[in-house]
Amino acid sequence: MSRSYPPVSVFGVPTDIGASRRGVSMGPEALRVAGLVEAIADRGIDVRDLGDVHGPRNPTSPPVDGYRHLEEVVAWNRAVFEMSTRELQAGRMPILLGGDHCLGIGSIAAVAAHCRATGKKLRVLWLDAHADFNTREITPSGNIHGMPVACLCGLGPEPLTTMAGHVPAITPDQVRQIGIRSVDPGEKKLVQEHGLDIYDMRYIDEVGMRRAMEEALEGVDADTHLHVSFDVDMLDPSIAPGTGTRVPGGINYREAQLIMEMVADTGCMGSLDLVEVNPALDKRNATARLAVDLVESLFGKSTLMRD
Ligand code: 4U7
Ligand code: MN
Ligand code: MN
Ligand code: MN
Repeated sequence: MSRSYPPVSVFGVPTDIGASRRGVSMGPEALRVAGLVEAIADRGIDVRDLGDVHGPRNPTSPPVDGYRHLEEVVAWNRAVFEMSTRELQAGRMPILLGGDHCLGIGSIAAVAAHCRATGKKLRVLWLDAHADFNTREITPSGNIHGMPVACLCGLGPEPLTTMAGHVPAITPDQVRQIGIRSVDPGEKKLVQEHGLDIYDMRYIDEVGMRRAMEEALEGVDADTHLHVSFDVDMLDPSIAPGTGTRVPGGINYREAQLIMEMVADTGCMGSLDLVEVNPALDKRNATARLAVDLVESLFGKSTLMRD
């Protein structure tokens, strides 16, 4: 199978503003040190590293009205929105190196606005241990990295729900979540009310990753922009220790490879977030190196002789 990919723009977003545990601000450099840009270039793809976007420092303050660091989260996401929008408009594929998962708000808002302008369909593949569908009323932590999917679906503070220029930026039927195994009690109710399509670990155990992915990708065609939002805590902590919100019983190496290979097979990936890598908790950069390995598969490097 030979595929062609659009040119790629990688940018770092060095902040841990949406989390309470510090350290994912070092994620972009860890991913670069692990060879992310070279790995993409080695696939024969035109790739540019645009460096990092900038934003406010982390004040490490407690939540106010249910949100920790809302003002700073908005500032970082505006910077992400601008960078992603610019690259999409230039016909390039933005790859966001996080940073925590609150940054998915700016990144996916940009993709949603771009799809609306170009008439493309949008499918969001949310790879995560968590549903990230909390709101200020139900959040156990106040951490906004637990809220991005809700914000994108119109539930959240005004500056975060309106970023795409239309509210909601996306609807739940555009989202498929894979690897989920930690959903808070209030969040569970909300997810059910909004009909989110969740392929949780129980489902993956029972039907297998191949079928889960076939279902999650159903309807994806040449007119679809596929956005992959990859929170490395989807992976089992035994292979990906370098992240702050580890949950046992995660996706194993082969399952993760299959996810990426099946995404590559669609030829539709238009943008990617790589988030929640925390070098302060990692073992010799293993999590960043694994993420790079998986990105190679996202760009068509198969473990078999198919590429
Ligand atoms: B991540 C949590 F309570 N649900 O809201 C919360 F368990 O982006 C965790 O998926 C959120 O890593 C994890 O704080 C956010 C918690
Ligand atoms: Mn997440
Ligand atoms: Mn997570
Ligand atoms: Mn996390």
